[in-house]
Amino acid sequence: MKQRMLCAGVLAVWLIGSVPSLAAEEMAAPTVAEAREFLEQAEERLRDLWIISGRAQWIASTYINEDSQILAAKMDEDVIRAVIELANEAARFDGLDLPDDQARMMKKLKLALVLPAPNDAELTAELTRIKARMEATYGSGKYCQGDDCRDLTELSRLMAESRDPEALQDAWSGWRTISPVMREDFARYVELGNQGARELGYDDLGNMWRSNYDMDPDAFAAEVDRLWNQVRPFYEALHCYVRAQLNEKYGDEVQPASGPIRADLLGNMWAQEWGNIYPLVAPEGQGEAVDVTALLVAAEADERAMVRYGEAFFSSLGFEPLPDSFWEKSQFSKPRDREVVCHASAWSLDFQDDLRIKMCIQITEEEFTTIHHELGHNYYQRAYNEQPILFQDSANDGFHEAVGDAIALSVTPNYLVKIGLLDEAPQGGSEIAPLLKMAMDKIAFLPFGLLIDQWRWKVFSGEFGEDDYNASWWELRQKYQGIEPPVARTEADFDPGAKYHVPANVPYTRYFLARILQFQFHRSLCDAAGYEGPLHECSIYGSQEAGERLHEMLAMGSSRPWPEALDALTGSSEMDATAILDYFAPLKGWLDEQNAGQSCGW
Ligand code: X8Z
Ligand code: ZN
Repeated sequence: MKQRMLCAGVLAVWLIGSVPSLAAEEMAAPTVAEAREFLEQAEERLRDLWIISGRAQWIASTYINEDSQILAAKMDEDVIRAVIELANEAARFDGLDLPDDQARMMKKLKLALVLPAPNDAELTAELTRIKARMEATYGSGKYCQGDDCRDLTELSRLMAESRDPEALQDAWSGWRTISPVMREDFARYVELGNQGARELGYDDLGNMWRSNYDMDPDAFAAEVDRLWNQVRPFYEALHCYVRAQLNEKYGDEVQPASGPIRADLLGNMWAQEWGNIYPLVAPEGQGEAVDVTALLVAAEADERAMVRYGEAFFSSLGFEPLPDSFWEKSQFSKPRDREVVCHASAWSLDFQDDLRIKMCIQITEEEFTTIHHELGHNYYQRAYNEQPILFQDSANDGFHEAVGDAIALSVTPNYLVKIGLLDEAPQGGSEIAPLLKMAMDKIAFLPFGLLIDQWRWKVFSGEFGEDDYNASWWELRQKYQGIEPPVARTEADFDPGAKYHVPANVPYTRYFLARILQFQFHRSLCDAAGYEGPLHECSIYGSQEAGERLHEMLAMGSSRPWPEALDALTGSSEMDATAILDYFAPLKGWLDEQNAGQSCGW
């Protein structure tokens, strides 16, 4: 409260200062110097508000209770109001010929909210409370049968490990009992978020999200389609092969040989990555994929040790070690005595060095990759911390999601030998097995990464209405992923709400872009490291040259349009799927051979 009063005070002084000459100023065009001053003050005000609301959000996610939700929503409200006020103020400078960086900061100011609210105190408060409630509902969600309750971590483990179709179906539909209560909140959130976006000059909230890519929002949507079409044949080949293997394993009753794949058979609660069922599809005599989970368990690595491996990788590239506060303040394990949001995230609490991750780490290969993913966020945040606050972001949101993943692509058998987790890399065998295992995560994810926002964009535009939320969701799940629910769904369900980013209002196209970008980054970093050989065997571990190239791009933040940042690292200004296709090229030929004579598709 004190903070807010202080900030309102700062603004008042500035406004009062302008009052005596207001009439004259209305006549006179604003100057570049005034624009600079406005931006400096906006930065200062936003920095304070973002820091305090970030801390409230941290508490709300690590201690879910009614009080923490109220405080987080309240702080959120202050941020939203301040940004809207500033964005409206900024309109004063429209039409003024500003230097590039200032013009860009004005634009970033208008786009600073992922969730804008109507310019009305009550409606803003309503929206922030809805958002906090949806996220808390998700974070504390449990599937209960009598007194026996299981949370997402437990249910996810079952999805990964069980091969019993009945148990899988039960866990799958059980998790989806947490989300119907969100449906009404979600519909209201769509309404209020849209109104907020319209008041800022966008067609709807989806249009606002698509406007943050340094290009026309429609052109961006077309760009996403173009990338998807580049990789779609590969996904269809993988789908075809995996369906045949599941049919062989489970029989026609459970998984027919044609049509969509049953969504609960793919080893993941949302069928978004399939690496957990790699053993079910592993080919004979095609080489060997390393089981990193087994190595971590054998090395008796605990949660912190896993994070230390990630940090050591970045150190080997020349990045400074993480500060002590990271190790003191991060949440690595799920606390026993309270509810927390377990969905992994990375935080910069003070725009300087108070970096943290928040996870409920399991000792698995999947989580080892996620740790690298999260650390990628933290090292990015630190690299751009000297930029003005409005440029303290990634070049586009796909870049933020791609950095840690690109590093994790360097977790190769040879690297694992170097750090002492593996005795000897598999020798001389075929590369098909390791590539297939990787594709089960990387290629399988692509349509999922795409469809979440294809759905939300249409919800925001009104094309998918409230009466149709679940049916339209499954229409897209089938269209893009070729999967179907294991049990009938109706509009009494709200399956989109059972995926974190929907209740938490996190745009998702970023992850689709990141899947493409991370292979572009990897290819260029391998070049910088002087590597020659197949892309999937490259590890940039220990390369200062690669580290410098990466750091150069990260330090730019969002100060320049993303094509320039991409060019700085890769020498190309286009997002392009040829790197991911090159990486997996030998696998595509092999899959096509396996699929010969089959009728693929669904
Ligand atoms: O949400 C995440 C990260 C945090 S930004 C753990 N990811 C997406 C997901 O889990 O759905 C990473 C991959 C996709
Ligand atoms: Zn992320």
